[in-house]
Formats: sequence, C-alpha cells, structure tokens
Amino acid sequence: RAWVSMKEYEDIKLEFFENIAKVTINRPRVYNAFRPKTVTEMIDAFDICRERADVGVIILTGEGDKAFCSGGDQNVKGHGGYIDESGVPRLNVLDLHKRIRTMPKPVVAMVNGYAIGGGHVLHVVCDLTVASDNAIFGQSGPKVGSFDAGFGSSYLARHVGQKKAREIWFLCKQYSAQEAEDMGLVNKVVPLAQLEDETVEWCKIMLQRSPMALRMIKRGLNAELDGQTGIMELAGDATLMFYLMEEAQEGRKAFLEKRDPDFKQFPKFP
Ligand code: 2NE
Repeated sequence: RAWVSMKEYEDIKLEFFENIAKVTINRPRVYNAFRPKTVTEMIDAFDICRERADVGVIILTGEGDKAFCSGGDQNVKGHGGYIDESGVPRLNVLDLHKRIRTMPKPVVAMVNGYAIGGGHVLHVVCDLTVASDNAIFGQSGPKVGSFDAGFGSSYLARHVGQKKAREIWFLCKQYSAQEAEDMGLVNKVVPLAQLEDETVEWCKIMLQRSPMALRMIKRGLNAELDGQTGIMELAGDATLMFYLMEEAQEGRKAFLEKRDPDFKQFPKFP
C-alpha cells in the first residue's frame, strides 16, 4: 500500500492513501509512549484530517509490532504533568481525546501490540478498534501514580460495563486481544499480518457510506453521553444541514435584498 506523507513530524507520521489518513505514533523505542510534543503533533495531524475534504476516515496506530501506545512517557513525567521541552507540565492528551471525540469523520484505532495506560485510553476514545492477535490491553494508572477519570473511565464503562471497567482500573491487569473482543472492548481481532488489510477494508466500506449519515450517527451516539457539549456538536451539524436548505438561503437572500422573507413557500413536514 503506497502511503504518501501528508506532513513531516518528529514523533509521529501522518500519511494518506485513497481518502484514508493514517496517524502513526513513531516512538517504538519507548513502546510509542507519548510526550507533550507527540501529543501536540497528533493534535495538529487530527486538525489537518478534519480540514482536508479528501480525508474520509482516520486510522490511529503505533509504529512496529510491539506497541500501539504505552501511554504517557514516564521519562518526562514531573510535577503537574508531562514536562515539555520548555519545562511546562502538560496533560495535552486530553485535548487530543476531544479532537477524536468531535472529529466529524470515523476514527479507527488499529491496535498492533500493547495498548496500555493512556495508550489504552486512546483506543477507547476512537470510534472503532481493530486489533492484532498479539495486542494486549490494560490500564496501569493506579500502579504508576496516575488515572484518567474522563473518557478513560466513563466511556470505557460504556464499552464493557461498570463492573468490568472497575476491574480494569482497580486491578491494572492485562487482557489478551481475545479477552478484549469478548468483553466488547474491540470490534475485531485478526492476525498481525492482516491487521492493516482488515483495517483498510473497514475504512473502505465506511468510505462508501454517506459521510453526512456517519457524521450524524457519531454525533448522536456522542450526544447521549456528552451532555450539553454533545448536544452542541449535534446541533452544530443540524445547523450545517439547515444552511444547505433553500429555506435557510431564503432568509439570507431576503436580508441582502432588503425585503421580507417568504418562508410560506416551504413545506411543513408532519
Ligand atoms: C507496555 C509494557 C507492559 C511492556 O512491557 P515489556 O516488559 O514487554 O517491555 P518493557 O521492557 O517494559 O518496555 C520496553 C521499553 O519501552 C519503555 C521501557 O522503559 C523499555 O525501555 P528500555 O528499558 O528497554 O530502555 N517504555 C515502555 N512504556 C513506557 C512508558 N510509558 N514511558 C517510557 N518508557 C516506556 C510496559 O513497558 C509498561 O508497563 N509500560 C508502562 C505503561 C504505563 O504505565 N504507562 C503510563 C500510564 S499513565 C498514562 O499513560 C496517563 C494517564 O494515566 C493519564 C493521563 C495521561 C497519561
């Protein structure tokens, strides 16, 4: 598959192939742990994917065959967060969670090994997860002095149920890909050698579906869980669709033509 680079980064790769963008965490030496710079680059990459009209689906993965992501880089963890190059402690991965959550296109986690700690949360936040049979899943926060009480716990519980989510967090055990599939944590498990083929196949199917329909489904599924922010996102897309209607255009035209709008011409559907 001829992936073409969309932009060069230090810690990640952003590539494109037939309307699919692939974001790869590229720090295999530390099992693709993220430092603030990694996350800043991922945020930039996801913003590009959102803006680019030719991107219909986004894959998030890790470099190599050992890890998807092992969470925050423990080498740079300090007081108040993960210390960036200028000495500022950051938890900017939460901003990345929000980007994935509100991305108006499907985001697929392609889990190719360990998805641990904050790396596990990344796949939890993605819309779909396709995993290789060597993938291992788990939270480790309470073992290493951390936790994610946001999407990493409440949304996890939506996938696997409250009891299982508490088990995952309280015990910090690791789960095989098969166990993860059995508990509803991943959508599909395939042999490592087939991981990208299967993930791209899923992406290609979604690319044949109506982008607006997928977008509204994602907004609706989020809205139930995301309170006023979720309703705001759903409402934003309702406004987008209204702006595409003649009825909305009539209001704008009438204003510019300095006349009363004629809304009577539009049907009132039951
Ligand atoms: C992932 C895991 C279970 C793999 O174990 P194993 O035995 O297969 O490999 P090993 O030797 O532990 O790791 C390979 C290399 O990667 C580094 C290791 O230090 C090692 O390097 P060398 O000793 O060979 O030089 N590495 C792995 N994970 C790293 C990390 N997160 N930071 C820096 N270096 C890392 C095993 O490696 C493991 O348990 N990793 C730690 C997982 C973890 O606890 N992550 C942080 C959780 S907290 C978090 O991510 C977080 C949050 O809770 C809230 C907000 C934001 C972030």
